[in-house]
Amino acid sequence: MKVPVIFLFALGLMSSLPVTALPPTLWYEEPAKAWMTQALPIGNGRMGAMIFGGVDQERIQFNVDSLWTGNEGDTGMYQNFGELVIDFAGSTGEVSGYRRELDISKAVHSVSYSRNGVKFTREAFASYPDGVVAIRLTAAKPGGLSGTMHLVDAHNAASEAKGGTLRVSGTLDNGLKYEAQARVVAKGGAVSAKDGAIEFSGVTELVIFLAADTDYSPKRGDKWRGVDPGGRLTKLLDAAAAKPFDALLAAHVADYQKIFNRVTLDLGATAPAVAAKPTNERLKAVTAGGADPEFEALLFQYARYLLISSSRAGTLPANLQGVWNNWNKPPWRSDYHSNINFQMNYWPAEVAGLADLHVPMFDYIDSQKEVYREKTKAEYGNVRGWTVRTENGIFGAGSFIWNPPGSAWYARHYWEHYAFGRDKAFLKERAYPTLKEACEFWEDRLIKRPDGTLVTPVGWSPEHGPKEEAVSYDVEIVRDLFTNYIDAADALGVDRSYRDKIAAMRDQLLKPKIGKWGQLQEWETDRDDPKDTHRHVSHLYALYPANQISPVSTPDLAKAARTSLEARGDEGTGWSKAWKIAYWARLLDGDRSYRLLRTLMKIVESDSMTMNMLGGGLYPNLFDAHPPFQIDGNFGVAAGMAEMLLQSHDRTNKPQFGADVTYEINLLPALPSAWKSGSVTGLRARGGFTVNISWRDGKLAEALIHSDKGGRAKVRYGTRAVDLTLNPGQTVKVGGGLNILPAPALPPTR
Ligand code: FUC
Repeated sequence: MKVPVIFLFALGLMSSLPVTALPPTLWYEEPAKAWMTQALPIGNGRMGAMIFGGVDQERIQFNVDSLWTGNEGDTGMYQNFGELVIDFAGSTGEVSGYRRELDISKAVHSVSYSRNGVKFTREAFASYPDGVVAIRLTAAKPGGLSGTMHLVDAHNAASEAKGGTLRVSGTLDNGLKYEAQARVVAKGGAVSAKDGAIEFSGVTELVIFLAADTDYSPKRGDKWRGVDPGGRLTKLLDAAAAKPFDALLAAHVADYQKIFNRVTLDLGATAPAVAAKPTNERLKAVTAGGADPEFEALLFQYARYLLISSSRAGTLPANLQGVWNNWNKPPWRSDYHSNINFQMNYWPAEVAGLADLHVPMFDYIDSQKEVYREKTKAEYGNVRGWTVRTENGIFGAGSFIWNPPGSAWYARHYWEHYAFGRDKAFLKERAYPTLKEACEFWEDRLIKRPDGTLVTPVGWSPEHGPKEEAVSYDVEIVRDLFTNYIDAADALGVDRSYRDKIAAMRDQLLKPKIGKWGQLQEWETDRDDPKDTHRHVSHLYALYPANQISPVSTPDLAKAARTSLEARGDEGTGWSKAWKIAYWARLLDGDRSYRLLRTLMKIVESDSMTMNMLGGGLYPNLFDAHPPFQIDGNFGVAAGMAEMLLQSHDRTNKPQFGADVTYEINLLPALPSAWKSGSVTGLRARGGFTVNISWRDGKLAEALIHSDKGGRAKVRYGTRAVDLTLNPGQTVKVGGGLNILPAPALPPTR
């Protein structure tokens, strides 16, 4: 049956997605030459791949999240896995109409071009439901595809070919077994195996499935080893090859969109002439100061795309490079860095509708705890609990300096998962024990001064200044931990006496100090240098991600935080700029957040691996440039942008045993003048709320607020606020004047 075009158009209008001319896409008019700056990422959490899109040769570099060197005594490094290389033969002549693109509304990469009048296309995606990377190549002329393909192993095992299957396998020095298999299914023509490669000739459509894995087990009890991957991979490929490609594609798109479509963002329309440019050209125009609100929305959604592609149920969490890595000695091991980077990866998870993707972080931390406990005891003597070093691998080992408040900062993430989602079972079974154990560590570590003040023992404000007692970074994180613990005990109504003890200790913690130039002190001694532009701004942890400083409830501290932030300046690495977007949003200065966002949207074309502590920006493939590539900046930007549109960290009730915290839902707290009119749907607020907001001419038009489980909140817009009490599943409409109206229920977003 033919569906009238007009009907499809009407469907488009009715859908909850904003109707824009084009889906959110990164696209280019040339193949990628450089892995780090130009190739485009796909991933299904466990596997990542970077696609080059070359005409004579296609390179698909790929990774598996658990391909790590190291062991319990050695942090190790995240490894490159290898490449699938396809060399095309028999097609020569001029290429026209070349385009490669990554459609992040579907998580599908494609390449198309014409050569000698024949159109060639390629599609590739990493399927979570089917566990494979799937690639389809077509030629518009029957039999138009010929060439060879082989696997390259980054650890030098030879590519084997048999029938339609390629295979590499090996064992790392630490005994970890790994294997990759690629299966070829051809329509027309001939396929044969020869010398470790597969030859194809006269093929019209070629489908390739790629699967790879290791025998890593996240269980220490299994000595970190599970089953050999080979049999599992063969099964995955058999199953994929038995399905029509279009069915795999449809299952992938449905699985991806179930998550991706929870949040939409419209920051206004870009001028059509600008919107028509390829992504690298658009980024250049943005760098030069041009307006491009759709590009800003794309950057937000790209972060969500990257988290969906690198952190799915049952996989390891996103590391310093997500899951994408081209080196066997990557920068900073491509590790789990505990003094900002790992946590920043997960800042957008809750607020940007990706709460389920937060769970791999908890699974990973829980899997490492037993080793952490032993190592913590070895370092700190007879203490309870555990903490981490700065660099961390996947077998419990760490390196570089100890980061004493690391576990307390991790515990904040468990608490936030509860605060946003209100999953009592998660709170009881996973968050509460983690929070309590971190409290015990600090109970055993804190120093009581003669006047009763509690301070943290010798620590370091990452990553500069003296190592001494009571650095603000340590004290603020401990205060945050104690607060989160008390709120957790209250929500569960458990451990009353321990809860009261922690509450008393919190009151004795050293208070934040304002120094001689009005700054928030980074150390107990008033020695902050107003000329210090260090990328870490750790002493403002209290402002974000924690909620100890607010322009409304602690105006003096907020002013001091602002003074410190002014002095640090707007430059820095990618993640440093991203953090500052969120800081300014918490200070309710949307224009300043926006300015930071724009300093980060600066094209970095060099693929130099040399660190540049003042060089934060974006590569043409929109990977965050630390530089070099480090994915935390991508995730931090999305968290900061969300913070500009919606905040929910201010509590409205006093702690009360047996009761949950209630929060203020602050609509458009830091809307910049550049985002004149727009809308966002599906953001999450603490307390179990979903919030849609639209605004016109810089003013709130309306908001829809949906409560998952019922409960109270205060809704704020500017200086005005109203109280709300919602039933489970109830949605209300909040007008621009904060008038409350009934509204039909929003669709579920989690
Ligand atoms: C911290 C930062 C660096 C880098 C590294 C991975 O040590 O100071 O800038 O981000 O983590």
